[in-house]
Amino acid sequence: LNNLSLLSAKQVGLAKLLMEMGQNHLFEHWPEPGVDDEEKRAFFHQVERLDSSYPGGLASYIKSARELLADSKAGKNPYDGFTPSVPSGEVLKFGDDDFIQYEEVGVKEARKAAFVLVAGGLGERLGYNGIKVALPRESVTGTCFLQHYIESILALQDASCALVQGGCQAEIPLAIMTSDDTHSRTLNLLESNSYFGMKPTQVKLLKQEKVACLVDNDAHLALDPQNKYRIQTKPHGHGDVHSLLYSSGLLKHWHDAGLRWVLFFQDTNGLLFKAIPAALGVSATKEYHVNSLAVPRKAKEAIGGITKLTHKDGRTMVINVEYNQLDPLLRASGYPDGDVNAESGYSPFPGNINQLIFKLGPYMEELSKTGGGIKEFVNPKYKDATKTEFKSSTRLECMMQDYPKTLPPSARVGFTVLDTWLAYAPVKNNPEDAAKVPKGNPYHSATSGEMAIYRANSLILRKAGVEVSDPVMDEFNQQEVEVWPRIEWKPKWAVTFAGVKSKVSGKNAITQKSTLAIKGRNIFIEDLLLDGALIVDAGDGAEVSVGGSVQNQGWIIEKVDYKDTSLPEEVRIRGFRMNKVEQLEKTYNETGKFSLKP
Ligand code: UGB
Repeated sequence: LNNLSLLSAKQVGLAKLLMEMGQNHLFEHWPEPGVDDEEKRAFFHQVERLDSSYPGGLASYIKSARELLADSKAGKNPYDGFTPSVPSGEVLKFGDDDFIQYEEVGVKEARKAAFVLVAGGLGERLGYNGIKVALPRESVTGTCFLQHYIESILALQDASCALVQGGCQAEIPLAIMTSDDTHSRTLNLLESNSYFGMKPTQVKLLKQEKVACLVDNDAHLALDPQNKYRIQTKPHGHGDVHSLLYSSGLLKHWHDAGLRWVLFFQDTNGLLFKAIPAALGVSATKEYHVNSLAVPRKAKEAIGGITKLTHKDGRTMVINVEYNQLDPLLRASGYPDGDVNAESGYSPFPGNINQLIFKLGPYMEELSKTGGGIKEFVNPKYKDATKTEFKSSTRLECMMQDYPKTLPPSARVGFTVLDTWLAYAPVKNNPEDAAKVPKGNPYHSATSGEMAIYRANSLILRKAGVEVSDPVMDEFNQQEVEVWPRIEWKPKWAVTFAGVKSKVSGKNAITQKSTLAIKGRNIFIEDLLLDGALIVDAGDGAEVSVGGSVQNQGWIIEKVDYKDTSLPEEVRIRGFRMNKVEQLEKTYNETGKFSLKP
């Protein structure tokens, strides 16, 4: 108590609050004033931060923790009273008429959208030491995830504004949630690359704070084992994004600016933007307050399952059930085999890819009631069956997709299932773990993530009438994958299937050994036979027609071993690199019409 004189009035209030909540152990060991005063002040600065960054403050955190820890000790099932069943939602097939129509609506709506990237997680599972958004998405252009996301948003912005008579000035905002682990490196990546062409004012970084760790069922806060003047903290999960959008005032700002949609996405899904226009079109057409993007899910795949839950009292909700909870829930409710594939070869529950589209008005209204706090959970690892002691400290966690859990039944919550090859290829697993994935389940590795991009682009061009050779099977880092021609285009070339079709005409063919990179906006592929590598770039003022027969030795995929530490990590984790043997490379910077027809 003698130490209170070191603190500000606000900090004294917090000290009293902590004492009232049985947290004396945090400072009862403190020496008299005069010793370690700076450390004591630093401790209370941290307490202030922990208090202000949590909806309802530390008192509310400790109270929730006690409740959740008691439920966990009692073995209470969060899904008690609920029966799962397979929900119905919009199922789209790439290239079908309704897909094309939804894309058209989606592009129109895009100028009324804001994007939110959750990028506070470190790629621990991936075994990559950098921030995941800095990882190259593919090796043909070497573009990193963040650059690709920004270029995709800018391309959508242009395409959307082009639909307004006389054009428009819309600037689609991008918010990026970072954490202490990723913040400075994300900012640095943006600043050293001129924000990849976005206006710096268009991008807002929101840093999430970690939450206090808990040592026991009474929710005593944990002191850092290395520093007795610090509370130990751990990440709270991607669910923080809601309270940050609310408390930063960003949501209100977007609302006041007349925006209609908020689109949330994760750090390393290289395909996602191929699915966004159609999914946004579904949201707008069906007036969904919440639209979760999903793909067919393989049983036991590490993605949540979208499930309809019906409570004994009649309540129903359509919600993500996390992958580790789906199996026990099913076993407990009349599905004795748990999480297994149906006859189709897939789980009957669509897989949540955690791309969420919210209607801004109802979202804002809900957050003004909740402050953005959403349902949390706790996952303590107990020492023994008495469940009285933990193996290590735990903390509360939350997930952004749990937002609908507190919505009233009148809320319009839906989902949209898209082809996996089009929409989902995250980079999450390191080579060793990926190689252990059960056969037939996706690897979710840097290898599969890159190969999925070439496959998607090949399949899209095929659908647009281009004769693209079949893939070959090959193995990298002990993962067997399809290797399609290495085709990649910049988002500004086309953001929709209609956009692709408008740029491709005549009779075109691309052989398996080929690499094609289209980097400019107005590049038209007309009667092209490609058997090798072709890289074409053009400024916005140039209109280039590309055709004829392009033949060269091309770029060869060279295998590398992930254990070879002489190579950069981003190469090792994918298990290959491009050996650029020979290519035709042309850049058109002047304004005018050009023809590239060897
Ligand atoms: N993230 C943060 O920004 N902050 C955090 O504190 C934690 C994470 P993971 P996870 O789509 O494949 C999710 O670790 O949590 C960011 C869904 O819950 O990659 O295992 C992080 O940077 C699951 O239902 O994924 O599983 C990253 O961008 C399923 O949909 C994002 O949050 C699965 O993703 C996700 O973090 C999937």
